[in-house]
Amino acid sequence: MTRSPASNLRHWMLVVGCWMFGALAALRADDGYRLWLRYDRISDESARTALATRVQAIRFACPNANDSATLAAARQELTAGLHGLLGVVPRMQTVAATPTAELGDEGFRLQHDGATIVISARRDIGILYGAFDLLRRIQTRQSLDAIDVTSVPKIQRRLLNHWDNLNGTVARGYAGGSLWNWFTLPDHVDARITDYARACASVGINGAVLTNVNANARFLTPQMLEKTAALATTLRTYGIRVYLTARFSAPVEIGGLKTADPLDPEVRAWWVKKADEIYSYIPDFGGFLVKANSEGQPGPQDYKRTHADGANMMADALAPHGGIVMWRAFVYSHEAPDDRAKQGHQEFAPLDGQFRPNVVVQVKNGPIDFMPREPVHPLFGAMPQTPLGMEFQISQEYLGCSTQLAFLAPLFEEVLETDTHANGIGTTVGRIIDGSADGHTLSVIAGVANTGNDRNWTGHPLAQSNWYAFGRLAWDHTLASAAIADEWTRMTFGNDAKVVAPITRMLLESRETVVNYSMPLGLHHIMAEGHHYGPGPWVADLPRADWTSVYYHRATEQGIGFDRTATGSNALALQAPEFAKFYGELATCPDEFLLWFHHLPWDHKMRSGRALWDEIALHYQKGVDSVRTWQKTWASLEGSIDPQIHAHVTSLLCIQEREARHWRDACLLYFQTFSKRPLPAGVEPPEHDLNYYKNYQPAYVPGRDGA
Ligand code: GCW
Repeated sequence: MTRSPASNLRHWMLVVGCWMFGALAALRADDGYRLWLRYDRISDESARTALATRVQAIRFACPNANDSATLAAARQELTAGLHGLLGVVPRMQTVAATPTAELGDEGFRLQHDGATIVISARRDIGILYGAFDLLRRIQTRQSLDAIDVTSVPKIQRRLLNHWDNLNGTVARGYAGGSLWNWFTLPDHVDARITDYARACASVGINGAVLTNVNANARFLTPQMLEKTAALATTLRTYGIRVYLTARFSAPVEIGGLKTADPLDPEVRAWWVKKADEIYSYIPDFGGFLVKANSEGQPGPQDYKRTHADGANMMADALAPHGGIVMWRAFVYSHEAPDDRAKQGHQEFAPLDGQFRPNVVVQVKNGPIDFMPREPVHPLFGAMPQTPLGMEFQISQEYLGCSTQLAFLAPLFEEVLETDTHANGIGTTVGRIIDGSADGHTLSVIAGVANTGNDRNWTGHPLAQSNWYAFGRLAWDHTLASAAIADEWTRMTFGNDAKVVAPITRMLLESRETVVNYSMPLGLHHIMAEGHHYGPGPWVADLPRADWTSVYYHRATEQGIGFDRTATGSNALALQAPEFAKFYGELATCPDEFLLWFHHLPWDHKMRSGRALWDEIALHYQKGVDSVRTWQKTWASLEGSIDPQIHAHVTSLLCIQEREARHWRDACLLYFQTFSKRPLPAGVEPPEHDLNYYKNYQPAYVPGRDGA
């Protein structure tokens, strides 16, 4: 058949079009949506075959062999994962068996029986966790030949705290808007919620507080509870319970009462009824997270009652349903002129023993506020009769928001393994929060989520590692951050050593790098006011002294730093004597915490032999230098990493290098007005004068609190 010239042209256009479409699809960039759950085919054939021979079949062994949505999810994940990675579709069966009690409600055991992998658990969620564990092993190319592992979480409630507002914004959120589509709920549950749940379950996160701690009482109305219940249904399949923040004044705002006094019988009855109502919508509702009498939020002290009165009132309402109250210790009084680092302790330590058994006091890792480095909060070890929950911040409010690489596992690890010496040697923060130090069964660890509706979930593609790391440490707080970095990198970018080694190196250096170029040697809270992005060591005139920077760095012509020893605020006296001695004496206090605990002259001789001023300056420079090294490292990975992600990180590293210089120059120029010393050799001169930095305003920083 001969074609007319026109149809010939059409034919060729179609052929070329198809070819181009195919080529483009093959080249189509990865946008990071799949997170670390990428199940791309293992290209190394011998590795693939070795793994595939071990997973010809999968057996789930659990007491109740009836099918459930959770078991179906496990099957679905394994089917997609094993087919993707290995090209196999194993036979799967569920058999009735009763694994040992040590596995608890969520643990699992992974073994092999010839070519069959056996996942045993006492509940279906353990099977799902086991399925994800198996996939992780395959993704990271671990041999399954002699596999026999048992894994049980050390902490009972492993939660993300979403600071999401009803209007779709996220407080201190840098990855787009809220994931919760309140407008179209309950009719439409976004498919993305299932992927969120898969990601959480893959690292063992089992709860989500959906709403901002600066709470909106409307979330407790039937209209919103119906929407929340729809989310809860999707999350439940993946073992995730829903929690809400409770606004203390809700009885007045949505209940029509005249007071929210926690000892008022009508108020108490209102909360009891409210709890009953919530559980009628969400039978496995986890409980409330409460920010009270903190930064303007209402609370029991408005009625001259204590935090224990407030927490217990809510706890009593939730107790019949098995719910808990997580009452935040992030409290610092409006009037107290005392060191803010002491105030949480002053408010809460005297209340030890007064809380109901279903109350957890949730404490931020450090006594100020999620700084790049803080010593551990003095409440850890000071309330043995009360379960203390950990609150980390995964979103990087003070570590460059989502524009800068700061892998947080080293920060989490540093905190969790710090010995408080509360009951003698070995009372680490990890053991306090997992309950083992003081014999508590209720235990909580929370991370303020860095997720949003950006296509890649976390804004910075490499910030996905922080969601991952939080979950892994929440499951087992003794894991090493290097191991977590290695796992995440392999799962996300593949197992090529030429990619894994440089990326893990960057990850592991990154938190210290941010410390170096922003708040080195124990400096803290010297960021820009309000949005908290970038430097602001000059911030002085605010309604409260402890919101300013000068309050914290205390720079004068004589020296710099906050004296928290006996000659200063004596905050160290709140801690165990061994702890206080270690940080309180210059001979032992690590350089990393020096200016947190000590005020020192500019010429103070450091361990390095240099004067303090020179040391500060060189730390700032070192931070800048590290980012420049990463830029080179990252450039060398071009072609080995998906082009879209590669390009995205390249531009973010460019921002980070600029921000690191900005921090260095602004802080050194400002502190130089006190030290009156020249920059030491090796430190680049600043680009602009101090006024430039003082007047600089970033165009728009997201995440300011919303409604
Ligand atoms: O880190 C600070 C933030 C506030 C936040 C507060 C808190 C949600 O700047 O935005 O409020 O802590 O933890 O309550």
